This record gives sequence, structure tokens and C-alpha cells, in this order.
Amino acid sequence: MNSPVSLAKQGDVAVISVDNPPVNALSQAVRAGLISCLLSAEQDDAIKAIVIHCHGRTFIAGADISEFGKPPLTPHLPEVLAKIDACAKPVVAALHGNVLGGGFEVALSCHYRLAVKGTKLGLPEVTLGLIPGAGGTQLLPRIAGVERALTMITSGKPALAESLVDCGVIDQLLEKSSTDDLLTQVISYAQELIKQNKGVRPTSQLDVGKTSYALDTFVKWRTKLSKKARGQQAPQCCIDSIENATLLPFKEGMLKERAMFVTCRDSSQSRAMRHAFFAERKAAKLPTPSADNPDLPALNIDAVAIIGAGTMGGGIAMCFAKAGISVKLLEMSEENLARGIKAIRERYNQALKRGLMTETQLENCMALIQGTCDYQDLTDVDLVVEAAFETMAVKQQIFSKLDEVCKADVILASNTSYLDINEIAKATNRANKVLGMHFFSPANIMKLLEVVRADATDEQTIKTVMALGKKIGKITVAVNVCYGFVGNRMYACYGREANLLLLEGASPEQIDNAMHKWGMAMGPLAVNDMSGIDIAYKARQENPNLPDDPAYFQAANLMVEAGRLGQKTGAGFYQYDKETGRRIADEKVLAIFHEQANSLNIRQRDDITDEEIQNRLIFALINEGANILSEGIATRASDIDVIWLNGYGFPRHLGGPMCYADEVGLDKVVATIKEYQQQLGDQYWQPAPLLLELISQNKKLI
Ligand code: 3H9
Repeated sequence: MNSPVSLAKQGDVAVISVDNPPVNALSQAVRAGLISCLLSAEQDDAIKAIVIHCHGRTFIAGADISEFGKPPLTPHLPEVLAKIDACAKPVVAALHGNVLGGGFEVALSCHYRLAVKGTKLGLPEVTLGLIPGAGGTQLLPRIAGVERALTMITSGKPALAESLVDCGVIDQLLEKSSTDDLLTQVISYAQELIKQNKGVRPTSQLDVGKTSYALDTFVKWRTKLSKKARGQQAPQCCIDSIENATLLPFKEGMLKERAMFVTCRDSSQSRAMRHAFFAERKAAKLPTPSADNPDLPALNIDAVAIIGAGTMGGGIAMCFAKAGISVKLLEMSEENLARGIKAIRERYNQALKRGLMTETQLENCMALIQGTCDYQDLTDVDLVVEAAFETMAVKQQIFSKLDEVCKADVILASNTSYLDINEIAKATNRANKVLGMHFFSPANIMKLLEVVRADATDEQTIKTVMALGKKIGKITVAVNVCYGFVGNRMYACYGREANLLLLEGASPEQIDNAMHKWGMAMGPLAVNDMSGIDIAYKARQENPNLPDDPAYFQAANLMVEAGRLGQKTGAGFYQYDKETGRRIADEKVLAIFHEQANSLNIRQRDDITDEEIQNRLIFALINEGANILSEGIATRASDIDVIWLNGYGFPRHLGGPMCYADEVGLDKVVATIKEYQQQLGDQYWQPAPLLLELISQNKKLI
């Protein structure tokens, strides 16, 4: 079998080339190839220096993640790195594209590093529930100092090569050029090293500068990350291992790092985070054969229109402008339009203040957004996203108008969170071009985009919008039509239990604290206050299939009817301090729920535990997810996880509700659901048939 690593000679320089598409991951064959080429070059007396470089669009982007969880194959990566570090001839890394994880570790163990401007370097292991396992925590602090290593390793965020020159990671920056040019430049650099008699520079022999960090550095980082990465073990292991670099000889530090890496790799947290990584990539792929059909290419979308310049419409406009796509923003009145455009500028200004964009980028984005109150201005756009009021009548009226004025092949999308896209499509004469694009608020920040396929939506339309989602930086998941689609339909079950528990005697803070403790980014009632309790209230009024139950979301209904719409009115499930906006518990709401419980004959209890709250909310979610899957609303269980991880603050280290259900054990999930069925009745608590079927076949959801 051909090795993905080859060796060539250019005079007295050996060039080791890796060619393992798509991202030159460090598979077993690459690791073995690197060692064998390195040994050949070392043993060749004519060779005085060695260059490691990669074909394709990137340097090595890391270990092959798909190998984790399988029996490990030799040679292990630390062995490869030890050979590079100890090589008797100078080894130069030629860097471009993404230099990540094990790839960055390879580069750090080389004696010199050259990078094309714009190259991204980083150790993203922590985002996979891991710590760098081939020396990252021992090598980086030795080169760049402890603080820099802590920042890069615990965040997992890559840095641009330009920012890594001062700290010594990059020896020389090269102008952007083709990969061949890069190689030529790095070979000349190696020849210059030979001429100047510059030898090896083993990173293992560098000292971690004692001045590069303060005495309490590690304590401070541990405290900071115990809040920021709540519940995750890998970030704390990263800190421990970097601290080891300051305390132990290199070899000992390496052994300890490896042991921690193996513990993390074999943990449920890392399994869940690796599942999330692959699930997100799989979600972007359409399951239909036409997805790969070159005769059905995705259409170009160069100009879009957004209907409605409110919070949602404005946020969606920002997403397109940020990706360089021109936007026509349509509002009913000049006054609303001016308000909407002003709000967009303010939101961009916040991004500017936080260093997320430059002033030039801000002005470029603003220049791409043009306001209008006239539908006739939309005749030449390629896509329209409607983000108007959430009522069917309004939406049908808008779609009928769009059908009249827009060009023949325009795609018409609705940003509805709940409504039936098939009904909306009926207002047009081009149902094949109509679909849902469900953005999440704030649309310019949230990563998730549910792409809702209606009965008549054609393949090219779906394919175009999925590709467009990726272009504007979203994680796109294709789903089918039902009330609330995947995310909000499941959220309704989760929220339903929170609302019922309020009537049963739990307080808003008890519910929110229990869910926060469990791992959710925010509790459901705090989220509801933030987004506005009236939004789902209005949506429920449009829902033709509400359950026959006076207690269903009654706690939320009572808040709305009392004018407590959430943060925007200063009170909802909580009160909000006028000055600071801080959330404060409010006895008044407990009295409202108490009275309602009495009138509905619901017994209030004081024995509700955190565990009951957590199980009722999460198991309701899992059960509905399983129903959604068997109805074909979601294509894959992993798609459901992607939606919950990116749209609803589900903890990544638990992998999403479906992955979590597998981890708990489907038999345990069903046993608990059956207990609730006994205690609370079977209106809401009946095990999903799919769960029963999977248990009987000894299968899992993922
Ligand atoms: C590590 O290195 C541990 C070490 O410290 C120690 C070891 C002992 N492995 O994202 P894309 C696949 S941990 C396997 O769509 P892009 C990906 O699944 C690793 N497969 O492209 C997809 O496959 P498919 C640390 C990988 O251009 C295809 O490549 N490294 C890997 O948008 C294209 O991917 C990381 O965490 C991999 N490492 O983004 C980096 N990487 O087409 C992870 C990608 O079948 N990778 N694939 O769906 C990334 O962040 C992005 O892929 C990258 C390119 C930025 C490189």
C-alpha cells in the first residue's frame, strides 16, 4: 500500500511530505511514514537539514479523531515527536492552512517553524474533551511561556501565525503563495541554516521561563475555568499538565501528560464531545442521493432580501452582510426601517468594541444592507427570508406578494419558529421553492440554522440553502415540517415539565438552579424571561393541537396575563433590578402559582428534589426526540443532538439529548419514564415506541 508520507531530496535538504486528504490527519500510516522518512534522512550523510511539509490545503490538522475509541495502533504520536526532537539534523516545519492538535505538536517539536501569513495554529483538544497528548502542554510553555500556553490550550482557540512571532512559536512569516512556493521558500531557509552552520534546537531542552508567570497563576486559572467550563474535566487536566511543565523534567512531564490524555480519551465526556464533532459535520450532509449529484448544483446566492427589520430580521441581515452578501431589508414604514437599521449598527458597534470586527469591516457590512419599504425593490434578489409576525395570515399575505414580485427562480424562506411551511407555501405558485430557515436569537450570534423542508420543496432548493448556511458560518441541520420542527417541539416538552413543576410547588430558582447545576447554560425560566414569555404564548394561541389540559403552560400564561413578559417588562418569572438588570426571586409569583394550583386541584409538594426536576425535564426531551426521529422529522439522532448543542445550550460534554440517553442507558430512561407514567398519568408520559424497539434489539439511538 502507498504510504501517505514520502521523502525527496533537494540537494542537501530532505523534504518529508505528508499527503493524507482531506486534512492530513495523523493516522497510523502517517505516523509510521514520518518515523521511517525521518530515519532515512537522518542516516543519509548527504542530508544536512530536513523539511516537513504537507500537500493540499493544510498542514496536519491533528490526530485522526476517528481512531480514538478504537484499540491504539503503534507507533504512538509521542514517539514520532521524540524522534523529531532528538534528530541530529535541523528539522524545519513548513506551515500553512490549519496547524492543529497533533499537527501543532509536530511543529512544536521541529527545530524551526516557518508559516504562511494567515496560517491558524492551535491545540483544540479541549474542545474534544481531551488534553494535548503528544507533548503540547510540555512543548508550548517551553517556547511561548506559561500564560500563552494556558490561554491557547484551555480555550482550544487557534491563533494566527502573525500573532505567534513575538513569543517564538514562528521563526519567520512568509507571504501568501501556493504550496509549491512555500516549499521553495522553506527549502532556501533550510539551506541558509546549513550555510550558517545553525544546528538543532530541541524544544525538550528549553527551560520554562520562571518569569513568564506569577506564583498564583495556576490557582487563578483553575478558579476561572471551574466557572467557564463548568463540569468539564479536560480544562482542569490541561492546567495540571502545564503546571507539571514548570515542576518536572521534560520526560516526566510527558509521561504524566500521556496518562492524563488517556484518562480523558477514555472518558464519557470526550466520547460525547467527539460525537458532537462528527455529528456537526454529518448534519451538513443531505441524506438524499441528489446531494452528490453534480447535475444539480447549489445555486449562487449573491443578493438576499429580509422581510422585517425587527430583532430577528436585523440579526439575519447581519449574518448575510458579514459573509459579503448584499441585503435588501424591507419594512412597512420608514420609521420602523430607520429603527431597525439603527439597531443593526448598534449591534455591530458592540462587536467592534469587543474586538470581533474592525471599523472597515463594520462599514463594509453596513454598506451591504439597504433598507426599503417597497416590494418592487425585491425583483432581482436570489433569496428572500421572511422574518415578520408569527401568524399564518400575515405570512401567507407576504408570501403571496413575494410570489408576485420576485423573479422566477427566487427561493422563498420563512424564519417561522413553529408554523406549517406547507400552508405558507400554498400562498405561492412555486411551492417547490419554499422552505423554512429557522434562525435562533440573537441570529447574528447563534450558530444553529434549522433548514425546514416542506412537502414540495425541491432538492436543489434544499441543497442551495444548506450550502448557504455553511457560507454564512452556521451549523445547518435539515429537518421536516411539524409544529415547532425539531428544536422547539422538543423544547415544548422540556418547558411543559418546568411549568407543571411550578404549579406542583417548585420555585423558579429551584428549577433554574437544578438545570444549571445539571449542565444547561441557563435554566428554562430564566431563558423564557430573557426571550420574552409572550412569544411562545402567542405561538400557543396559533397551535391547533394544544393538549386538553388546563395546567399546560399555565404558569407562563399567568405571567403574560399579569403583564410580566420577562426582562423587557422588568418582571417575568423573576423580578429584574432596574439599575443592574440583576435577576431577583419574587415571592409574588409563588402566590400566583399557589392559588392556581388550588383552583386546578393540583397538590403542592415540598419534597421536589433537584433530581426529579432534572429527570423530568431531560427525559421528557429524550422521549420527544425519539418520537421525532421515528416520525422522520429529524433524519438522524445525531442531528437532534446538533440542534440542542448549538441552539439550546445543552452541555457539549454530555453530547446532546440522544447521546446522553445512550450514555444513561435506554433501559434506565424508559424505566424512569414508566415511573412518571404511574405517578403523573399517561397524557405526557408514555415511552416512545422507538425507545422500546431499540431496547428489545439491544441497540442504541446513535
Ligand atoms: C489531537 O490532535 C490529539 C493529539 O494532541 C494527541 C494524539 C495522541 N480527524 O471540518 P471539515 C474530517 S486531537 C479525523 O468539514 P473544514 C471531517 O470529519 C485533534 N477526521 O473541514 C470531515 O470529514 P467528512 C485535534 C477529521 O475545512 C473532513 O475532515 N485537531 C479531522 O471546514 C473535513 O472537515 C482538531 O480538533 C481529524 N482530526 O475545517 C481539528 N479533522 O468530509 C479538527 C477533520 O467525511 N478539525 N476531519 O465529513 C477541524 O477543526 C476542521 O476539520 C479543520 C478544517 C479546521 C481542520
